[in-house]
Amino acid sequence: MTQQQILDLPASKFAMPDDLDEETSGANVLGVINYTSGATDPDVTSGHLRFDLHMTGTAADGFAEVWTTERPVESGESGGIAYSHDGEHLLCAGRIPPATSYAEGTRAAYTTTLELMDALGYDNCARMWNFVNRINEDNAEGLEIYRDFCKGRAEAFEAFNFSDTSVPAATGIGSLGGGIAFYVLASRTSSLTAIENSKQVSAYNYPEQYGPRPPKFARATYQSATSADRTSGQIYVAGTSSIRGHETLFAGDVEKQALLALDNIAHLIGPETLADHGIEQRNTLADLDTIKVYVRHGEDIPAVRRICEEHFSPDAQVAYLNVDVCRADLSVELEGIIH
Ligand code: 3EB
Repeated sequence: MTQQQILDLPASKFAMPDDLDEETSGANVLGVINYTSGATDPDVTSGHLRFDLHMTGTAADGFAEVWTTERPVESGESGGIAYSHDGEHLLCAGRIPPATSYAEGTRAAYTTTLELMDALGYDNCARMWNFVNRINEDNAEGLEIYRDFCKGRAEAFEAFNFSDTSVPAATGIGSLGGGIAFYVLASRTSSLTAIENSKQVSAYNYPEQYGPRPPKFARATYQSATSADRTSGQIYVAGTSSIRGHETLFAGDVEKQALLALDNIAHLIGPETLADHGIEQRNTLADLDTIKVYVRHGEDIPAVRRICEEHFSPDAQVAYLNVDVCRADLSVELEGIIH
């Protein structure tokens, strides 16, 4: 990592709850996202964004994702969205309370967020995370809640004229409670390039069989301080699963699904794909860090962990979470960041 990168791009790492004070003391903290045993509304605590996601059965199994920056941080709350920013980066979060249908609430909360980004001057949307309780259950109208969420998200992005190449890398995953929780990382001047995977149909082009409006996200986002920098950027890899073309493969076989998801990421960050997007960086799965592995059935975690350990760096931070995945036939999804 170059000094330039340390100064210009936001950094995240995972901390155990007991180490949080130590990890944040003396640092400029943009936000602390707690993957823990209950949900809260996002707020500003100790001068930064703080948000609890209901992603683990017990608090002891939880961890904190800590976002830091080199610059001084300012924070606030507006229209239910809590945020922190440093002049170059914005981290903001919102929550749609449990409801019988979500499209309208999602559209409204996303709209408030996109308006806030605009008002604060952070128009480049790099990465979004969405945590959807009861993701595979039907809403009051019989539409699967994930598809209901996708509808509201598509409407909001459309209203803001987001093109296919300006949607962020994202995660859309199950959670254990709290309605729909989301957070966003945006930037003011840094350069973003949306990356797609030639082995997968772009999510925003999925056919209608997967829902009335497609999931609007990029497979990855390359972020660099300047658009000229094509060699030392940061790559946010979106949630990735066992999908080829637009179809789920290996339903019911979690190990094969994990291997295909890893193959998708390897191809996404490999030389061929990056070169297609004008990026000269060379990366492999061993460069991924702050990895989250979402596993539908808790009993599958040891097998998935074994496979992951064969592919990731022993120095990578990897968290395993037992939650549902957005398609009923998917058992595992992975995401990470190349710093
Ligand atoms: C997929 O590739 C698997 O709806 O934001 C991955 C990443 C998935 C993000 C989202 C969904 C989302 O379609 C699911």
